[in-house]
Amino acid sequence: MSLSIGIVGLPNSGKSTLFNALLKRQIAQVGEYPYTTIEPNVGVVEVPDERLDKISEISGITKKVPAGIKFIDIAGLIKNAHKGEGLGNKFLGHIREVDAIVHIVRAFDSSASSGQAIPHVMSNIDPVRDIEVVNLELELAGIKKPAIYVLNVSESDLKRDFNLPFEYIKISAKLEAELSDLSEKEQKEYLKELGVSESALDQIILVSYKLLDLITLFTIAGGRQIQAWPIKKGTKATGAAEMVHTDFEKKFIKAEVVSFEDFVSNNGWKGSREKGKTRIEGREYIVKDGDIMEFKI
Ligand SMILES: Nc1nc2c(ncn2[C@@H]2O[C@H](COP(=O)(O)OP(=O)(O)OP(=O)(O)O)[C@@H](O)[C@H]2O)c(=O)[nH]1
Ligand SMILES: [Mg+2]
Repeated sequence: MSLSIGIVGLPNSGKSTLFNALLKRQIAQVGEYPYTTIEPNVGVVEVPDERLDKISEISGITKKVPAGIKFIDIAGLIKNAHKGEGLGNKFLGHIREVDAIVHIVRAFDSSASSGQAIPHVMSNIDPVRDIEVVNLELELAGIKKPAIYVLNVSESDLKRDFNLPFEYIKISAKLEAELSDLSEKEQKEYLKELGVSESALDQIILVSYKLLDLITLFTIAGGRQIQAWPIKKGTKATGAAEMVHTDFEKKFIKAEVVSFEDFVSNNGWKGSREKGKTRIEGREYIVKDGDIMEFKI
């Protein structure tokens, strides 16, 4: 899987913190000083999908392999990065290699009064200005990518309305990174107490998935494991087969397909076949989101 999402923003905006929260473990070094990150950190993040659990429940196969997308934690950009300022050329080069951008903007204040002071390279908190600074650098470097904005706020500001002139996902990256030690259930309960109903991390992952133009195909390999595969919209059956196994593209004969909805309402493969809800498709078939496929080779 080669598609990737880059985490981009000013130094000290919380990029590595968000990356760690996404990966649910500490991989990237986080520091209160700018340029903690020089070499990009790379990790594959699991894509949450309740359909995987449903298919597992119906088929009785407990081993589940979720789809993954690659996130890359990139060093911070500063004004005049395109002229090489602050190793800008090197870092812009890393951004060139990704397919879409999660642009993180700092809204958390952290002066010495609230514990450890975390300097802001532009000296004060101003999300709109910060976005413009980074976007201008991207533009001057000729980088155009699908992007989403993530506003990194203090824990106490999670319910605050920031009234910004762009769409964004609000998160407290530090809190989410700290919560990653807890079980998923405990995390949800804790966030609920803070008034956060939907996991911002899940939202970021799902929106990123859309930015990459990915849909999900499921396979139930030999009755052993259920796997969700990320594939580009418009992929043919043979392309999907090749992803499952490199040999499968050549050896492909046909595929048996059932939609997730039919699979559920007919209680699995057997019921779906009996009701005539499974189809045989050929090499040129365009895979749809939620297709459950079995490749015949
Ligand atoms: N209070 C608070 N601090 C945060 C939050 N997110 C990150 N920080 C802190 O901000 C500092 C910078 O975080 P990093 O994740 O290293 O930031 P970065 O964008 O990766 O920084 P560079 O790699 O240096 O560009 C660290 O001290 C973090 O603990 C937040 O939501 N609230
Ligand atoms: Mg970093």
